[in-house]
Amino acid sequence: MKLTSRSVSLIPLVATVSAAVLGASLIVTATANAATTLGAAAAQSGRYFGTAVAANKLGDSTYTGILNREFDMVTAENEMKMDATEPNQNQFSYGNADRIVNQARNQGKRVRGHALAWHSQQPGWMQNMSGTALRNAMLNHVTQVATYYRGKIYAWDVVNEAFADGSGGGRRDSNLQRTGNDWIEAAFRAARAADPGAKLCYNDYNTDDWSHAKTQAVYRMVQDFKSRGVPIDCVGLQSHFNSNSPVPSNYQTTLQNFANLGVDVQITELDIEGSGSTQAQNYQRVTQACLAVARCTGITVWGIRDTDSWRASGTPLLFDGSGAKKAAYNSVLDALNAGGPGPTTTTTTTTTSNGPGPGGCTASVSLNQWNGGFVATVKVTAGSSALRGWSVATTLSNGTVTGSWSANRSGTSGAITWSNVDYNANVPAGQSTEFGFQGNGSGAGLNPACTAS
Ligand code: G2I
Repeated sequence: MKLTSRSVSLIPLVATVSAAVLGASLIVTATANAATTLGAAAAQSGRYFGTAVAANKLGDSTYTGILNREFDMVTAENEMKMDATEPNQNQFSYGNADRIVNQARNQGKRVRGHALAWHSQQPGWMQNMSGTALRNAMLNHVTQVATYYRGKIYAWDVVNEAFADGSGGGRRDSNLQRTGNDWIEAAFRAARAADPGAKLCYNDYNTDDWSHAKTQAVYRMVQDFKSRGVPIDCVGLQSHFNSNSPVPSNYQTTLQNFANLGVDVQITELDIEGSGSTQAQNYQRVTQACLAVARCTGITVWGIRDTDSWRASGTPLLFDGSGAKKAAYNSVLDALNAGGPGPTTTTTTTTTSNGPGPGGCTASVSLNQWNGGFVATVKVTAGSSALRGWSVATTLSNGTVTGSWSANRSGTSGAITWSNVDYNANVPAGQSTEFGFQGNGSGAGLNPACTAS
């Protein structure tokens, strides 16, 4: 097994924090063995590694076994789209989406929501609508679905594929586009109002090559949104690659340029047709490009086994039809374990024992810091008694929170108190839950202190 200086093993260190050192704080710079799953390997640099999931495959034990073992982020492949969630106007249907969301969350995984507004996979009733009626129906859909899943979604693809292919660099014609050019920002504002805790992403394909007109057009929209305060937190690059659409040589430049606008970048639907070492090298390049960009926060592949893919004949995924790891899997895992010149990660553990029962709780923070910004992931671990609720005090002396997930917060700088949201209040004895936040400036010296309630 390979050793990396970037691997941080938290569990044994938390175990060394005994009752005798309550209130103590320690900075960890440990090395440990390389991670053996995609999710754990990505987590070493504060990133996630996800997959698209189909609800009708959750009963397949090979499929679910790989899902549970390897991935820590999940996207519903079709089940959260407009036709699935609102088959009749104002009648919402969440059965299959809930199956995916609940399976993921029961396994401690996060969920990317896909997608609130899109010209494709609209329900029949919407396809023939236009004008104000369509605009209102779209906004109602965004509001209802984002509200239903409030607090459960790490990031929403608020709008999907709204730009045209080709050299024109403009919007795609669609019934939604014909309601007015401001339909995208209207959707983002509705999504923010409905779920203020979710990151809001614009997601598209053929936006990987920096020189393409479509990439430039999306870039200009994000730049415009940032300059006018339209709520947008991330850009998703679907990254469906094959011989007609290879991984561009300037892919990392594209990721970096979007990130420089002040948004996270996520690789949201990765698949690369091919086989053997060529495919493995392409996957390695994509992974390394993300690792090299501090605000590239995670990678999602568009399916688990080749046979699960929408492009199955191109064998574009990391596992073969029998569920065996392919060369591409190993190249991704190795790249993730090798890390990149991205953020530096430090882990601080502070323990306090407070609240009812002898158990108390422990909070530790894993900090990805880069020049000008950071992502902090805080782990709350129950002591010898189960938690029914918790709060964590942090100090942010030289930074400002710009976004957070899976916790309520009292402010954005200085002394901040974080508390559980409804779904992560209960933590069994000895087990953990996580919340996180990102910010500008420095995240050093957070010194998390946990109080059980
Ligand atoms: O087309 C690949 C992806 C491009 N970006 C947006 C993604 O949402 C999109 O995903 C694909 C799914 O992987 C397919 O599974 O979206 C397709 C539809 O646009 C999905 O295909 C549909 C089939 O067209 C339907 O006939 C089928 O009923 O999948 C449905 C459910 O299996």
